[in-house]
Amino acid sequence: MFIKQIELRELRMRLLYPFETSFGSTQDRHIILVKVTDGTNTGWGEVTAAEGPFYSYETWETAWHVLRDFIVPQVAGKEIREARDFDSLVRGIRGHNMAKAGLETAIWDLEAKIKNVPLWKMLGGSHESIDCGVSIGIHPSIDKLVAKIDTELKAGYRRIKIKIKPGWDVEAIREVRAAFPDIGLMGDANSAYTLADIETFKKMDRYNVLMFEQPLHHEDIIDHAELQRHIGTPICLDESIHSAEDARKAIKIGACKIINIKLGRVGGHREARRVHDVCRDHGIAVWCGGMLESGIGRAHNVALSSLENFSLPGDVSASKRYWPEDIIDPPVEVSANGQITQSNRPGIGYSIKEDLIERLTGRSQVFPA
Ligand code: OSB
Ligand code: MG
Repeated sequence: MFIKQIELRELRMRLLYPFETSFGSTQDRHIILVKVTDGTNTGWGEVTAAEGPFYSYETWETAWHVLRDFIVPQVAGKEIREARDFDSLVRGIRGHNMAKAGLETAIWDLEAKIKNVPLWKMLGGSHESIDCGVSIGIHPSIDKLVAKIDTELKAGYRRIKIKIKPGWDVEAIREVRAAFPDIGLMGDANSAYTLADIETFKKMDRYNVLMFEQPLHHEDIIDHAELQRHIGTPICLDESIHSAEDARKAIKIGACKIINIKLGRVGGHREARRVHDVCRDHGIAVWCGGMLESGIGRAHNVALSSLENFSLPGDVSASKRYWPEDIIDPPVEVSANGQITQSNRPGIGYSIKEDLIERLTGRSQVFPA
C-alpha cells in the first residue's frame, strides 16, 4: 500500500446541544479529518481530541502540530504492507494517541477499500448489528435529566449513561432509578473523585447501577483497585487505559471489571483490537466509547464494535443526536430497538459528503505539498 498523499482538514462543527461533563461543557467542536490516498482509493479518519486539554492532554491544536510535524512526515510517501504496520513507523513518537489514531484509522479504511471489503469484516468482527447506549451530560435539573432519558428510551436506546460529579451524583442516580426501575443505568465521573469519596460510591452502590466509569484520577489504577474492593458495582476504566499493556495491568490488580475502548485514546484500530483481546482472555467485557465524533469517527466506532467481546451497549449513537447534518451519507441510524446495522460496503461503509466538508473546513494542508 503506497501512502501517496495525506490531507489534514480542520472542521468547525456545532453540536445540536451543549454537552457537559465533570470537566466542563462543549458545543463548538473543532474536528480534524485525515484523508489518505494511494492514488486510486481514499481512506478517512478522525482525530477525537477535544477543544481543550481536559479529557486528556491532547487538543485538536496539539494533534494538528504533532501530525504535521512528526507523524505525517514518517508516513507520507512510504510503502507499507498493511495498516497494522503503521505502528512501526510512529513507534518513536510518545503519546499523542488521538493524533496517531486519526491517520491510523484512515489507513485501515484505505486498506479495506483497496481490498474491497467492509472494514468491520477486515477487523475480524462478527456482530452484524451492535447494541447502542447514550451518554447524557449534566443537566440543569433532575427533572430535565429524567425527561431527556425518557426521550432516549423511547428512541430505543438500550443503556443510559449519565455524567456524575460531586454534587450531581447520589441524588441524580437515586431519582433516575426511581423514575426508571428496570433500565440499564450507569454513571461516568470523568475522574472527578478521590478515595476520600468512598462513602458517596457506597451510597450509589445501592441502586443497581451497571458500572461506574472512571471515578478516580485519569492516570490511576491503584486507587481504583481499592475503591473496587469497597463496592459491588463494577468499575469501568476509560481515561486510564491507553494500551493493551495498561489493560493487562489494571485487570491484574483488580482496578476494573469492564473497559471502555476508544480508538483515539489507544491510538487506533490495531491497539484497540489488542485491548479487546486482552480483556476477552481475562473475561473482562468491553464496550465502545464515544468522543462526540462526526460521522467518520462514528463509522469507525461502529466497525470496531463488531468484534465479539464488545458485549455491552456502547456510546455509539445516531448522527442526529449530535449534528444538524452529518458529513457522511447515509447518517448513522439507530433502529427502534436500539441497534446499528453494519454497512456491507467497502471500508467504513459510508459515503463522504466532500462538499459539506469543504464548507465546514477552516484550514487544510496536503502532504507532500
Ligand atoms: O468520558 O466517555 C467520556 C464525551 C467527550 C469526552 C469524554 C466522554 C464523552 C462522552 C460522550 O461520554 C460519548 C458520546 O456520545 O460520543
Ligand atoms: Mg468516559
